[in-house]
Amino acid sequence: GSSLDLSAPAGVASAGRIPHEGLVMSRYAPAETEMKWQTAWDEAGVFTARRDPAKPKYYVLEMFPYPSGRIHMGHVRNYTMGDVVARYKMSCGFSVLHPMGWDAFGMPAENAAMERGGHPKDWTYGNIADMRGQMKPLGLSIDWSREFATCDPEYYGQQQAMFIDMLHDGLVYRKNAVVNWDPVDMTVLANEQVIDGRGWRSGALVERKELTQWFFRISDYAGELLEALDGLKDWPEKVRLMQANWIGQSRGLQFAFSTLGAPEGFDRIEVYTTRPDTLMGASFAAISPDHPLAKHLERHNPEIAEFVAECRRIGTTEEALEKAEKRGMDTGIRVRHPLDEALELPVYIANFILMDYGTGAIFGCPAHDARDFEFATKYGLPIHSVFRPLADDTALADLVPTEEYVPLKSERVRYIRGFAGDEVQTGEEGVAAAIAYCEANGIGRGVTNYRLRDWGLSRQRYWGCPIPVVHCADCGVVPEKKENLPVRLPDDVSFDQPGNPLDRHPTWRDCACPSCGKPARRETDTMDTFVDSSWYYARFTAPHAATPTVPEEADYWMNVDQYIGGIEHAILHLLYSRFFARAMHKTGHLPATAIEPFNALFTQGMVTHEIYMTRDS
Ligand code: HQ5
Ligand code: ZN
Repeated sequence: GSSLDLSAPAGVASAGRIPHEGLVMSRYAPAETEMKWQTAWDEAGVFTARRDPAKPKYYVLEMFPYPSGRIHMGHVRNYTMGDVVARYKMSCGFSVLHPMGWDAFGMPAENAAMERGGHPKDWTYGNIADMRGQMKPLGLSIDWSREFATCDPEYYGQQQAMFIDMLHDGLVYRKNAVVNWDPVDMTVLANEQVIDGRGWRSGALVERKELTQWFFRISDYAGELLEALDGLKDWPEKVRLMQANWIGQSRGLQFAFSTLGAPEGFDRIEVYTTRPDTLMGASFAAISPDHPLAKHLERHNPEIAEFVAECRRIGTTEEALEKAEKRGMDTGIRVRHPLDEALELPVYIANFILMDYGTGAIFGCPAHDARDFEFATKYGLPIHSVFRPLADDTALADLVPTEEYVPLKSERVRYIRGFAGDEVQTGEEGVAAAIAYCEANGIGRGVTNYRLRDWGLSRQRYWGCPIPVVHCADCGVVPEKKENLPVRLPDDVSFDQPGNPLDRHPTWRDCACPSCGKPARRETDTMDTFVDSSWYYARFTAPHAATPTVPEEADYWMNVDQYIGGIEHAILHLLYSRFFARAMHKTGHLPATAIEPFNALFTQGMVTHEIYMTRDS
């Protein structure tokens, strides 16, 4: 599975050199020996990858470094593993590709500019020179002729070309989204950059703000990305499981509550639930502060407006919502229980409900959900059990649907005979029975849902790949013409004020509309740096080409046979790359055989601590 495969290709005998007996090496003098051999290797170009259709190929890749300043021992460890594999495969007769480059865009370069002055570009290329200088003497078997940095306009220009192709094919789109906003640094923060509700840099309380942002349609591929995990036999089981959990497939019921006393246009509230088996235990309904109904109410009711504003002051992370005290406000609106017209439930606006999960509305079942229990206790709402767990020590509130339970034959479950009775059933059976019952009675329908959200790629930062679109008063959002790529970052920017330097540049934004030619404005957002690292492995197959990839090269070299890198990228980078390879295939930049770009993965762990040993151990 996850161990390195060091087998020879079929029909290729390994060279099998045996050290000369009796040969005694004099003391190893690295300065001399390394210099001698590294120069010889360089001159002979022994590590230059050559496409040779007569030979089997082998592509070994390690996760390319951020040019953060100096090489870390962890890098050396990571790149030595790739070196061993590459040399071994070379000795076995493979034509080997073993490249290296730099993941060069991102906040650290801007932070350095803000803290120490200077320009992100100088800082980055200076670090690259230093780190290359530290790496080369290691004598790694790298084809340095393929080196590039993602901040090279030749690289990010090709990325912009692909962005335009993906826009054309509907793989990327714009929408309003609620983001974490740092009011001091005046930027959007990723969830990981919000620590205890504050911006990691400024320490300011993070707010929720609605902005128009670009998104990749990764959620359209959720099912496929999940299913294809099964085929990744040479990936660690742990990474596949982490990705599966992240994608988070669930089976549930979608139904609508009909409302009583709601404003016009809000006759129904759509709900998605993974626990339809607990529907008869409902004692309240609740909507997200970002739900259209909440937004409508806030415009007409100052008390609600104040509460909703307070809710927005918590970030958007699941973690922040999890930690925050559960709070709600009764809207005065009521809904009818879908299984019993006579039952009415109050509708709350609740701070723990995310608008972009499910439908942004829930029913609360305090007896069988810990969070709903906390909420109901606080607001004095009734608690109705609809089943009893088999194990007596299981707290009702903690019961998860995979456990076995006995549905209660109470008054409240008389409507749902399909799944109420004395027989023991698993949660899964209960859910399936509830969906079947609701479908048969026209109450709702079974829906497969995913936790995976579309990938927001807009960053209000300077040091990233400019999003190659133009805003025209007449034509709207228009992609830049390909012949005008790359849309280059301007060099003359300042970092003495918070916010995005591209926004306050005197002229950079001004351009002609690619469609009508009238004066227009460039988009000033740049791309998440994970976009850069989602296709660099493909670019290494034709690193200097005038198109993102070249068919013969990609056909020959892809896929990466062995990928080696840190477990910290188990989810985001590795999932984004799997999506991006599919998107590149759809837009004609990779063959169908390359949609799973990494045949084998080895996660080597990460060096995180200095280690001390006692003298006599
Ligand atoms: C390690 C350390 C430091 C690093 N540029 C991204 C990156 O992680 C990779 C992209 C593909 C998204 C390992 C780390 C990773 C490699 C490069 N490393 N111990 N860059 N202290 O410079 O093991 O796990 O941080 O595989 O070096 O790391 S990086
Ligand atoms: Zn126009």
